[in-house]
Amino acid sequence: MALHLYGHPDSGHACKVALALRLAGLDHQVTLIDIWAARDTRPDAFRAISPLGEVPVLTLDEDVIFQSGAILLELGERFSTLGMETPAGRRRARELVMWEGNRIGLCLPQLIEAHRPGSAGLPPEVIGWLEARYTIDCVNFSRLLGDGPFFHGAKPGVGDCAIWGYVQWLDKAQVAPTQDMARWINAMRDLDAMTSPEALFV
Ligand SMILES: N[C@@H](CCC(=O)N[C@@H](CS)C(=O)NCC(=O)O)C(=O)O
Repeated sequence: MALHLYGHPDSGHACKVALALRLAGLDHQVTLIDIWAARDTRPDAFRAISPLGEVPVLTLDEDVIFQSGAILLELGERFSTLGMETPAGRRRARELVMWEGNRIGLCLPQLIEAHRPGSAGLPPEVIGWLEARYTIDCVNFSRLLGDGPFFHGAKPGVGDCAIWGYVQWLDKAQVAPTQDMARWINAMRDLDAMTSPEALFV
């Protein structure tokens, strides 16, 4: 099966998928889409298949999948990998992907963008709201991680890839990691498959 990922290293959503492909050892092609360029300058092949004009998009032969969480779940199910080998593992993956998308994957990208040099920023009350959400997310991060090195237990899975997407850039969001986050970030950075966002898209 031919897998082709369209993404960019500044997109945590795209990084989630690229990391999952590496962790699962799935051969794939990559096309870098410049997310900072005008949409009508992006390659025709990407514009033709991307339903919302956003990255990531993954093609599996003729199938086109968008939305990072949906792509992660598709990979886990189709290839029976990344913690999705059993019914309990598949349920866990869905729970973690939904939590990430609705919670920590909401506040962190907004904070990162607000603090990006050259960004229009956000009003202080919005920053305050996002940081307050992050405080709650930190508590729930620990609850979900438990004692395991990874969210799926002894080995990282789909949920770890989802959560990595933006937790890798806490410094850019100008928020501090908790002890549990620091422990998990170190475990993720130690993985053989781990590499820089830039190296994921060459
Ligand atoms: N909910 C989507 C978010 C996708 C998204 O926001 N992509 C951004 C990069 S992080 C993008 O393509 N931005 C460029 C644009 O919209 O032109 C997912 O999980 O994949």
